[in-house]
Amino acid sequence: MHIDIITLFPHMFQGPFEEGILRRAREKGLLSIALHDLRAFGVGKHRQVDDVPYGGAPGMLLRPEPIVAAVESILDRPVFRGADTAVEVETLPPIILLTPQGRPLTQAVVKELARHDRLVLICGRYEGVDERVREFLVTDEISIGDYVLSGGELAAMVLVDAVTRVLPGALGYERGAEEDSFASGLLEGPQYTRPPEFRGRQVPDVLLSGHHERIAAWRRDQALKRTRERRPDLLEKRTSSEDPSSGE
Ligand code: 6GU
Repeated sequence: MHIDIITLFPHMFQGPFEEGILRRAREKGLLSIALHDLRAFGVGKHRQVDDVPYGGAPGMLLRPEPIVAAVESILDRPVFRGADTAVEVETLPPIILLTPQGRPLTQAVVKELARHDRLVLICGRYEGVDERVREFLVTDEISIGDYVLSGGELAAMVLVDAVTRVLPGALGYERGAEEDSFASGLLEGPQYTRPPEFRGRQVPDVLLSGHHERIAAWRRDQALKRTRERRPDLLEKRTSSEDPSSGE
C-alpha cells in the first residue's frame, strides 16, 4: 500500500508514522507514505494556497489550483475533470478529501480502502476547500466523526493507522484485527493478564480453567453484554448471520 498525503503541515505526521505498527509496516515494505507540502504548489511568488470566499463569509478557503497541481504532479497525469478534459476515473487510485462533511469512517470503509494498492489523501484546512475540488477532483470524502478538527491532518493519521492494521502481515500475529472491536460488529469484552490476583481482585475463574469452549462462550456473552450496555446501535446494525447468539 502506498499512501500520498497532501498537507500544509507535513511535520505534523512525523511522530505518529515512526512508532509501533506503522513503523513496522513501513520497515516490512507493506506500507509506504509520501508527504507532499501543498505550499510547494501554491500560486505566485508567495505560493498562495488560500483566499477569501466569494460572496463574503468569515475565514479562508483552499484554492483549487494548488490541490489539483499537487495531485497531477503525484499521479503524473491529468485528474481534474474540467469542461474540456476527459479523465478515466476508473484507472485512478481513490483521491480522498478528509472533511467533516465526508462519509463516516467505519471498519467496513477501512477494509474497502485497504483493498487498493494506492491512496491519495488531501487534508482540508481552514474553513474548507473550493467546491470545484470536491466536484471535479476528489473521488471520495471521509470524516472521522461528528466533531470539528482544525484540519484533515489528524483525520488522515487516523485513517492511515486503521488501514495499516488490516493489511495482511502488519500486526505480527494474525487473529488480532478480526477480534478487534467492530470487525465482528461487537465491542470486545473484558480481558485480563497477570497477576491472577491484584489487591484482592481476582481474574474470573473461567479464564484460568483451561476449558477452551467455556472460555469462548464466556467471551461471546461478555462481548454481547458490553455491546448491549454501551452501543446498542451496533447490535441493531448486525445481520442475524453474524450474531453468535443466533442458532444456539
Ligand atoms: Cl476529516 N476534518 C476536519 N477538519 N474535522 C473533522 C474531520 C475531518 N472528521 C471529523 N472532524
